[in-house]
Amino acid sequence: MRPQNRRRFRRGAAAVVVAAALLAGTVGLSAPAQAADVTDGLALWYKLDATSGTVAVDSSGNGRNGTVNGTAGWSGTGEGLTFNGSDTYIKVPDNIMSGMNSITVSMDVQIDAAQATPYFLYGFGNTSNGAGNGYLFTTGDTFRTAITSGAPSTEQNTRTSTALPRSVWKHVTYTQTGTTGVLYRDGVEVARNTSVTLTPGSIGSGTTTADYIGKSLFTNDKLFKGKMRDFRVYNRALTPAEVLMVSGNTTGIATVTDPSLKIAALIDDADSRITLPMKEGIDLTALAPQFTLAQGSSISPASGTPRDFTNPVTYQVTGSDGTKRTWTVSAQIMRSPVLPGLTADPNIVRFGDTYYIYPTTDGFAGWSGTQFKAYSSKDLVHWTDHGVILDLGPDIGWADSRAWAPTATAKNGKYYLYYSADTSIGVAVSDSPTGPFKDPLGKPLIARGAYAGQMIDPDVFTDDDGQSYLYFGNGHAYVVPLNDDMVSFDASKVTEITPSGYNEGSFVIKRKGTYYLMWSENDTRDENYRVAYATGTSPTGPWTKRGVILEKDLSLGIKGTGHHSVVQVPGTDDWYIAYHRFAIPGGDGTHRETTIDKLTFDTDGLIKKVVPTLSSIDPVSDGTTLPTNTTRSLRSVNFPGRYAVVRSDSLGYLDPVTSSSTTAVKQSATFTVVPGLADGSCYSFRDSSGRYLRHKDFRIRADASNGTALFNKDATYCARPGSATGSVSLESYNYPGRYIRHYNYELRLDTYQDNATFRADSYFTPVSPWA
Ligand code: FUB
Repeated sequence: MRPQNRRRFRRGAAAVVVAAALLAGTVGLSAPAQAADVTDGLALWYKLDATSGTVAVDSSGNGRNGTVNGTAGWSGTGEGLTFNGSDTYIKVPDNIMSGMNSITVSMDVQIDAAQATPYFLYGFGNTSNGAGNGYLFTTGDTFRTAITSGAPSTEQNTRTSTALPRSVWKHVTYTQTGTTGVLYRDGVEVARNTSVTLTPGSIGSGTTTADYIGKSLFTNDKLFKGKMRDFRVYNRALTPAEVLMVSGNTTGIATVTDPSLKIAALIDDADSRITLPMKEGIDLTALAPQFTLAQGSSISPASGTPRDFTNPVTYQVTGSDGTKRTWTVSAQIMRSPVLPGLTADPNIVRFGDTYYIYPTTDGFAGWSGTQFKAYSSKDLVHWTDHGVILDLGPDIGWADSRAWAPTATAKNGKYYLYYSADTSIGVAVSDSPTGPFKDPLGKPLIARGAYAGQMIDPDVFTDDDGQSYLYFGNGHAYVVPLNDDMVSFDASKVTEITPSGYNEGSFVIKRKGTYYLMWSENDTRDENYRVAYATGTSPTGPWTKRGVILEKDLSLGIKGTGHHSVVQVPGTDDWYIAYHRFAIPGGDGTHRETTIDKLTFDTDGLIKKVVPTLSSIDPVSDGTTLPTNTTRSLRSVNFPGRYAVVRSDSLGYLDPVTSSSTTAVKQSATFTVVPGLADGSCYSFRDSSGRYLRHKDFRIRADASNGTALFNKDATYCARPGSATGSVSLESYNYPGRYIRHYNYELRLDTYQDNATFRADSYFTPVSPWA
């Protein structure tokens, strides 16, 4: 049931609606007892349930009746007061916030589809010469609350990046206490600002004469058009449980707490789903999250009950009004972002046996960063920070700011870094991928204004014949072949290739003879920033647009996914996409973070839609080099100094033990041979949670020859020739007369079955104590 429907059963209105519905035979609910309302601290309460007149009656007991100006569209049917958008507003008595160190403002609101902007739902403060001069207000476009002691330039915002939906009832609450402002929609937190320095009572030193509902403090703004009811002001910040209660969302969940959460739980009230993004190394089989509910509501299983979150867990919330709702709660390990801090526009590239990311250093107003850094990794998961590799101030003579969107490539034994600086494109050269990089030109490679659009976002693609191409542009996309020196080009060969929807962030790859031109659409400050692509028959086109391959997933709090790059694992058809998104939580178009997910192709060579995740990827190996020591993959025992000791960590992954055999830890997982697999062939194994033991491209089996696999002898590896079904738990290496033999590389548990096959041909080296 949607919140706007639930609210029909609230308090006073509840009795009327339920009684009417029972008469009509449409509702099976018996009228439940209503929980007590939240009245402690009420400073003003306009139910707006009158049928006529110009008085907004204050039911708080404080006598703060308001005056309805203009056309008073009373409904008398529980639909509140209609504001016509041209002359209706309520004047609240002066000084409504006087003496308040904390505040809650809450209301039911239905914004008309024709609402003009900008507008305030309410505004309390003062107006000087037609402009707001110290005020607190909330607007729906975009949905935010701001407090300021003066002009808009000093507003302290608690903001979302989206508009409040129109033509439906929504419950809006803003609470502020101490330095924290919280904005709620339908009783669920949607924005938080922990740096608020003004108290409501400090506005106008307590004197406020422009206190309105449905009217802005700026005379040129628009009046509110829509309906409003149950408008409340408290002189304190309601608790999350109280906010849920007042919102009428009696089966909502306000917050989830668990000491192992990496970030706040993601609560999707509309779909009754919650995602718990957990820290790495957490045991998902015994989480005991605590839930904050509306006053008088209960949850089953009870808050704090340990549950196995290997798979989603369902909970039932019963509201104080008897309403029931089933919630689905999932937990996942959040390994993203992959780089520390705020970064954007990641350019991922492989040089030799190492992956590198060259990002924009983010977190500056107006993208005014000045330094480029480099990060390296052997497995795409563990990244090393190599520090600043190019600093505009000391290193570049022609630009000092807006260091954006670098891209690196190697040629002629040198490394080239192309970058945007003050909206021109420069190039720098180094003997090392981690710098230091030097400016060989002393001027931009492509100066601002050279072509239409901004000269930013370079990308270099080198074709199989060794010819390198430079792609660039914002608003317009260009390509030009680079000369062999990599720091010059023939300007007559610059070609515009702007695809429809293009904004910026060109990136080109080639796979099986097809060229893929990818780019970012929309503004990087827009949560709808996304990646689209086209295919072509040459590095310069012609291009056929194929569609969007990466975009936001609001259920996971993932927004603004774009300015990406792609890397292939050598010798494989495994591809990964690095991209930025709004930092989670609280990020925006200048506070972004870098993550990596898988990029896959269908059988026709078209790119499948990328699934943006919070978990990011597992460590990657190309089969030729071992990754850095990792807690996520099992490596061959015959790698010098390492022992393939199987154990289960809290995730159910199988960890390597690298130093000495004495550090072996028993693995505890018990696997089941997947039905249907024949004796002597490959086997698949599942654990009790249904996850498959995966081993990339390799197999394990019982074999008569003693390869002496080196798993912990108490490990419950299974290989059961003659009976390919049923749960088994056997010694790891000596099925009678046979030996479990194991080839090298990655073992993991996964919900996916592919590659969950194991074969003989192991070449483990015997190591005590199991030899
Ligand atoms: O990071 C600064 C700018 O934002 C980049 O150049 C654009 O692609 C956008 O991501």
